Amino acid sequence: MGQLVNGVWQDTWYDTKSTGGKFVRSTAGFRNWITPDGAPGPSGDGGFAAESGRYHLYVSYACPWAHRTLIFRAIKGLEPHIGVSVVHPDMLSDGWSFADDWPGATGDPINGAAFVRDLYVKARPDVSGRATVPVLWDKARGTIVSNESSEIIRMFNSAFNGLTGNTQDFWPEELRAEIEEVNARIYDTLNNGVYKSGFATTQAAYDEAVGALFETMDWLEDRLSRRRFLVGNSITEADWRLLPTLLRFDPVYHLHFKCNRNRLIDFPNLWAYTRELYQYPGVRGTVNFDHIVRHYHYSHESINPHRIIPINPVLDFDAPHGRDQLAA
Ligand SMILES: N[C@@H](CCC(=O)N[C@@H](CS)C(=O)NCC(=O)O)C(=O)O
Repeated sequence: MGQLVNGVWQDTWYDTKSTGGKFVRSTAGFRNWITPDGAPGPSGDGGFAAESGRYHLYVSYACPWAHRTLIFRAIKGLEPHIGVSVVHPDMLSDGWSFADDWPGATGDPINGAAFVRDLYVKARPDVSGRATVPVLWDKARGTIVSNESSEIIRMFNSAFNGLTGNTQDFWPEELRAEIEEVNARIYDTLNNGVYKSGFATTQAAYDEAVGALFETMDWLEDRLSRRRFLVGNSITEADWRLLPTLLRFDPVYHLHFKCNRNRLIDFPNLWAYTRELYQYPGVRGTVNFDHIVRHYHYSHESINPHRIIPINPVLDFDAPHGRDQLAA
């Protein structure tokens, strides 16, 4: 694993020395938006109009941020319009690779890249920063539209509605303020909190992260005992952003990232809620536990130096969730 500095790859693990043992996630560098007519979005340049077959999504099945974009691609009917390439689950000194010698890893038929970093250099030869997934690629202009999952899912939520006819809105105007509030807490303490816990290199940094993480799990358990979904009375973006973290909780975060005060299955409401979202049409096909379990345990040498893949519990995500009884 490493990062690009002026277009050149440097193999370095995360620097936690300058931050008192804390893992600090860097911000994404490509922030353009696809819009129905190519008008500029909230940031970046215009010229990225919604067109069938023009865009391509590069993901890892293991990565929770990439997972959100796969979920939106599925539930918004975008699979016929936006292609996908899947990296190999092992992320080693060259970063994410397009080796295809693993079931489900596709290689890169679009750009013929060997590594995800090659896409970044192709898009911007002097690029600096981490070569992360997801990457939303524009085949017409040969560049990266966006590498920020929270913005890619908002494009997918509405930009292609004219093409797909799917007008379901997971980011409804009247709920935006509350969704943002819930997202902020879940992002900081849970989506990113598991990483802050797992990548901490001091006891204090770990204690702070894992404490906040389980406070949020308790808060969610209570909230979901009274309501079916996080905000409003139907599924919103806030639910879809939470799901990838919950799916990975018991197989990965509990052991590998030391998030072990409780398991997900110890929270009855949160566990049933996870099953309901997993069973939503189209979602199951975006989940690949083989890549998830392999990636984390094999790639993070500083956490698991012998690269032993644990046996793990078998969880029945298809068990009835019973949440239809609950007032929405
Ligand atoms: N802000 C990004 C974060 C994406 C991200 O951190 N992806 C991880 C995989 S889970 C990655 O590619 N890491 C490689 C690295 O940090 O070098 C987003 O949400 O899209």
